[in-house]
Amino acid sequence: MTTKTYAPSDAFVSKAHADRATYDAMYEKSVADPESFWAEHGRRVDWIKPYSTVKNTDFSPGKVSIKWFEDGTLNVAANCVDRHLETRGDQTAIIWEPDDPKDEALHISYKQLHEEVSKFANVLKDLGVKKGDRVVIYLPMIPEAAYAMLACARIGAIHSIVFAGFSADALAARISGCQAKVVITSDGAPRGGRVTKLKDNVNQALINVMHDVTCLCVKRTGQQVAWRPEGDVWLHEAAANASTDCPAEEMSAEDPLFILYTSGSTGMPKGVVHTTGGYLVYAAMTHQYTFDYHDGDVFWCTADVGWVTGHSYIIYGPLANGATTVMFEGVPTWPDAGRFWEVCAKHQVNQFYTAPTAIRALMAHGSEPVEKHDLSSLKLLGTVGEPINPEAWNWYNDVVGKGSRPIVDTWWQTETGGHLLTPLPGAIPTKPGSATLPFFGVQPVILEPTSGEEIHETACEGVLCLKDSWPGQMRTVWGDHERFEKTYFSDYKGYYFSGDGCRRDEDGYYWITGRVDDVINVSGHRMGTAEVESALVAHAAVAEAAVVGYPHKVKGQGIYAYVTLMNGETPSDELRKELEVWVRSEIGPIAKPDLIQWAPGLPKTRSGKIMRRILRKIAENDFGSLGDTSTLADPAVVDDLIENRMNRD
Ligand code: 6R9
Repeated sequence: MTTKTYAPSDAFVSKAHADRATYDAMYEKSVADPESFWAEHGRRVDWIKPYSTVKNTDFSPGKVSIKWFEDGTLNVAANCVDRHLETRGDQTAIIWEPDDPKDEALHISYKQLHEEVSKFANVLKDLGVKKGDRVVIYLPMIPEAAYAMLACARIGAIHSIVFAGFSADALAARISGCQAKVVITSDGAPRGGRVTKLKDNVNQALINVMHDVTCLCVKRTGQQVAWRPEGDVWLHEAAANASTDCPAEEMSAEDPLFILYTSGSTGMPKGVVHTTGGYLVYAAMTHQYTFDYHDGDVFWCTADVGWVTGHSYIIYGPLANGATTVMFEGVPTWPDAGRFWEVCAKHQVNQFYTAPTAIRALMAHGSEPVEKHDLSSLKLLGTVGEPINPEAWNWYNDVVGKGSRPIVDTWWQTETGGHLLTPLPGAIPTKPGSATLPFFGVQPVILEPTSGEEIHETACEGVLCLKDSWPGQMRTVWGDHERFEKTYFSDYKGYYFSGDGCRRDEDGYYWITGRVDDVINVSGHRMGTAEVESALVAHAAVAEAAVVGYPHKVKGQGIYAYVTLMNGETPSDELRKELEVWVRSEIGPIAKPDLIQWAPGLPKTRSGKIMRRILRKIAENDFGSLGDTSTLADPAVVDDLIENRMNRD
């Protein structure tokens, strides 16, 4: 197979932080002697008490433990804000672009950021929040989301952001899961011209939370909200007299910074825990090198802060580097499909980072909305979240990048804190669809899925694991270290297992082939099929449900649900609608099934296990190759499913 490669221009290379020789030398050092490599690069952030040990990590079964810079102390907010005051106090830290382009954008300087974060931190303290306490953040993409995160970091509280698109039930589970003392929300969340009633969702969530929770509410829209008789506080009232002086707490490198819930193949989403020192070093270093960020550049990551991408590449990485970072409240297609490009032109964005699903959605509108805007400020483009198909890559490259900007396809996960596989733009020629090579200190290996043997041939395919730790790695699952070991370190002993399949080509480039577990990737959002199934069976009419992914032109994967109804229930379009609404309210709009097929029965083995392989094939409209069905208890079930399949593309 020949794939075209795209090398960066000489002009780009000459200004880049790393050319090929630099990448090779640094990578070589980072894996030959991680201790001294990270001892040196750990100093890119300011430590209150410098570390004397660097790496103390163990992937062995039963005693998985990951610690970096463990005897050092620092504060993340001081690193992201205070340390820039002297050198760049008046520089814009955050450009906030509101949902409605008719409203004014905000330019928040580092000085202002310092005041806002300090005030916010004092408000949290007044509400009784102390070091180690958990605070849930359920906010739209407004500056207060950044203030809230940094305020928590400033006083040593652990934040857990819940994406504002999640339902009241999902929010309740996450508030209870970490026993949060405070939940921060807003009256409403404008997005794409529509408003979600966030405070109402919080009220509904708190009915199902057993412990006392204070709700701190930001006024964003000014709409009417229902106020609980006790425990509700307006931020603007609480902050009116709050001091702008709040000393930053001295945190140990291994104190938790945040929890972020993410889907796995089984059970409820797990609380991924990231800590203070290693995470910050890694987020900052990847931000600088992967995006070739230089002082004075304007960086825009279009993710939401509710996802890890927003944590690492809207807030912590860029601000630790003293960058100007864009925070966008809206959506790519409202008021029209030119919005991204309008914002790029308006704020003279230099690096633009988005998801393949957004690229595909915009590609469907053709090149005209792009060409209307002056994109000459762009120096680099990035993607994240799912494999990018070559068509979308080429459109991004040709139409947006005018064929002259490097594209960085960054593979990483909530669990990894920052990029693991990515081209460094001045060093690595790219191939459309490949995340190319490892970042410094990252040692990817491909294992034979069943034997777990490491494959040493360059060209091969298998499951993707990591041989050793990197500073941004998650440390544990909140409250359940056993689940951490079981999920990531038990299938392949001695390795971190990513859950992704991967091919390595003859040049040693990595190509992610997608999840090998029951996790699906819908518009770049991770979802456990088990979560959607349990939402479906919670409906009174549903006896059994099986959920799989299928190829979807815009979303990458769509959600395909096979539903067996209770005896006496009749399939109907109304019931189908009702189930869609039901899943939206149980999890959130992103989990709404795209296709629901009524299944009189599901294909099961004689021991009662649902054969998902078969369900996947039917959902993919690829039933010619169902493989061995002889172990099925009732092979006739399959014929019915094929006959009534919903996807005929
Ligand atoms: C950062 C983020 C992680 C999963 C991951 C993989 C998929 C992410 C990708 C990619 C191919 C890329 N993924 N980036 N697949 N190429 N560049 O997305 O974190 O939400 O935890 O999802 O997303 O399957 O395992 P998260």
